[in-house]
Amino acid sequence: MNKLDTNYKNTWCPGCGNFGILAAFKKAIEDEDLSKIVITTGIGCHAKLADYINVNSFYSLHGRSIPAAEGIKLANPELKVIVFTGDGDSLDEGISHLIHAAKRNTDITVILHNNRLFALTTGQFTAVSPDNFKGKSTPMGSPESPINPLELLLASNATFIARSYSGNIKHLEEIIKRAISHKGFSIVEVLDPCVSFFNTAELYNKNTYVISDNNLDSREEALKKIREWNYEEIDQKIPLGIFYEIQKKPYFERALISKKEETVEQILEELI
Ligand SMILES: Cc1ncc(C[n+]2csc(CCOP(=O)(O)OP(=O)(O)O)c2C)c(N)n1
Ligand code: SF4
Repeated sequence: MNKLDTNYKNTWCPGCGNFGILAAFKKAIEDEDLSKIVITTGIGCHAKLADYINVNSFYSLHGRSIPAAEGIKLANPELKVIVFTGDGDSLDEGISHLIHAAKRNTDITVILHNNRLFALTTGQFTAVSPDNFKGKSTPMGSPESPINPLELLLASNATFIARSYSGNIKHLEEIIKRAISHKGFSIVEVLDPCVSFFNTAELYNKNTYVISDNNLDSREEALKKIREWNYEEIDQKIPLGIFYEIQKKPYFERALISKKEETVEQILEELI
């Protein structure tokens, strides 16, 4: 048994994209100091990841995976805090938390399992389901168009924005490593087929392609790449990679240290 494995019985459906995310994350952190890593989750199929990996974890409420992570990071800035969230969790229930964490540049990494529906409750549409999506709550088709979450995060001043695919584990591992080492708010959207209620694997296998890391500090370039795919099920190319990365002081340093002109160590001494 690997040091990151647990004894929990895995109840994800065979073929679920979440297996790829778990495998990539385990590889990405295998050389990290595990005592410094904490993960939080929302509620849903994605959240079971906390049961299947042997690291410090906090199962939050639905839509509250991000504020839980922000609290942990504020209480102990030495920790690396990583959020595993669903599109229902952070693009519907808790969308304001996602926007404000990006705006604050809180130093956390958000890994968004984007299966484009509420899966655990068996397939209701979310903010990123395609127009006319037929699911449990919309048998006649949803009369709404999807939002583009990465465009929303760019507008919210996120300092690291990337997309990967659960079916490309090597790529996802590399992107997660880069996101975790970024100082500030990082978002990794993971295209994540739900084989039981919205199987997008064939579409992603055919249409995704990996981009190179050019002009990462250009908002215009980032927007262009982000808008290449509009989350509809039509035959559009879907870029994977890092779309945007800039350096900016994270929330903790701006809110506390810069005002008091103290070092992180002095601030921690006072707090703990
Ligand atoms: C406040 C609240 N509202 C609704 C629910 C019911 N609920 C549990 S899991 C879930 C779906 C989660 O969807 P998502 O976050 O996309 O995760 P997935 O299951 O797709 O991984 C819902 C609506 C809940 N537990 N709490
Ligand atoms: S319902 Fe969908 S997201 Fe949930 S475990 Fe099954 S395939 Fe995965």
